[in-house]
Amino acid sequence: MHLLVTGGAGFIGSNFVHQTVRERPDVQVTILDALTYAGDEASLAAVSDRVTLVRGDIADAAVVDPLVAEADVVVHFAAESHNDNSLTNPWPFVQTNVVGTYTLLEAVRRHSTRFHHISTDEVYGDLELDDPARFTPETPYNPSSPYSSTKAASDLLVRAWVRSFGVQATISNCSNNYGPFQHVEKFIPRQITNVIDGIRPKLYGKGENVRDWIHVEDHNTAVWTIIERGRIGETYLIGADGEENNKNVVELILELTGRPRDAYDLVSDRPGHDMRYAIDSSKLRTELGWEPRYDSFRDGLAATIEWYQANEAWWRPQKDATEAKYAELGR
Ligand code: NAD
Ligand code: TDX
Repeated sequence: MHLLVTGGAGFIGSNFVHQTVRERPDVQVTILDALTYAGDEASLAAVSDRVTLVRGDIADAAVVDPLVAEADVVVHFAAESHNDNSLTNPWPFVQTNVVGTYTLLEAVRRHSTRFHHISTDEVYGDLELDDPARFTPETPYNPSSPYSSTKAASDLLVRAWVRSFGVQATISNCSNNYGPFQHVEKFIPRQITNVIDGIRPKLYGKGENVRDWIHVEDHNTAVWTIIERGRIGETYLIGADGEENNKNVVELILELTGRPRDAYDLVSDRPGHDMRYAIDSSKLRTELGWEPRYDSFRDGLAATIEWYQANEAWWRPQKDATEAKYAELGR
């Protein structure tokens, strides 16, 4: 099988490439990645002799078309992915997430290529803290931010290309991922690297917002399950029953690094900040037989902390520029 992975130099995409090379030696992997501030060739160093990396933009049809022509399956991770950036400058989100996905869809339509679209639970908006509900594939779309609205738009394009043009596509909407190679702008790596640097972790608002954490390895085994056994045109929600509020996560990072559990600061809130996400992944589990392997958030987080402690050379070059952006926002 020849696989084209978009966004394969980013957090989830690079972990997907590592897992694929490790577990599926028969798969030939080509990566298309623009290497934006969020993409890093160093994330692929361990597999560089096993994969082909093409630097290019998913919105550039002249780059995309010949790569899709050679592929049996396209797995589409590439996106602008950070909510805070989307509030400062939404345009790259429209361009990459919407126009980029459109460009890929036109190419897979032309070449009749199997397509798997990676998306987020944020397309469903948010839930109240005391709401017993969780997101299901039937939950109406109600995105809050420029990031989540452009991801929602991309999902709807995929659905329309399936129905109108018979494109062979599946969609997955996953909850918050954590693990190695995640950019230090994101919540968990930002706080781990802050603690390493002697900076107090920073919680938005009151720290009450809830995210449904899943280890990136579990996300990626689910993606492979859907590629192999998913029904065309279907949407699968990926989650591992990992609801935690942000305050608990910061306290756990402080505890696991031997700091006092209250050594953090509350900072100004993110505008429009979604309160809670929660995934019901029973369709994926019962229909396709997928199960997460990481059953302890505490253990997964401890391993992630160790990874950042051991891999400072990977994250250090991103850290100052990221904190400078946050300083401008007062967060
Ligand atoms: P990331 O920001 O770490 O990586 C994105 C990658 O896409 C980078 O390597 C970047 O260089 C590349 N890219 C950006 N614009 C591009 C363009 N125009 N052309 C080619 N490549 C481009 O993101 P991530 O956290 O790994 O997220 C990957 C996907 O998973 C995204 O589609 C995101 O919406 C989705 N997702 C993420 C999470 C999460 O918790 N991080 C959860 C659910 C879904
Ligand atoms: O310093 C911080 N302090 C803080 O309290 C940062 C960076 C974040 N937060 C809060 C905001 C959120 O409630 O932590 C939570 C997680 O924040 P992010 O890591 O920015 O993730 P989120 O906005 O939840 O979106 C993530 O999950 C869904 C990914 O970035 C998206 O790409 C994915 O679709």
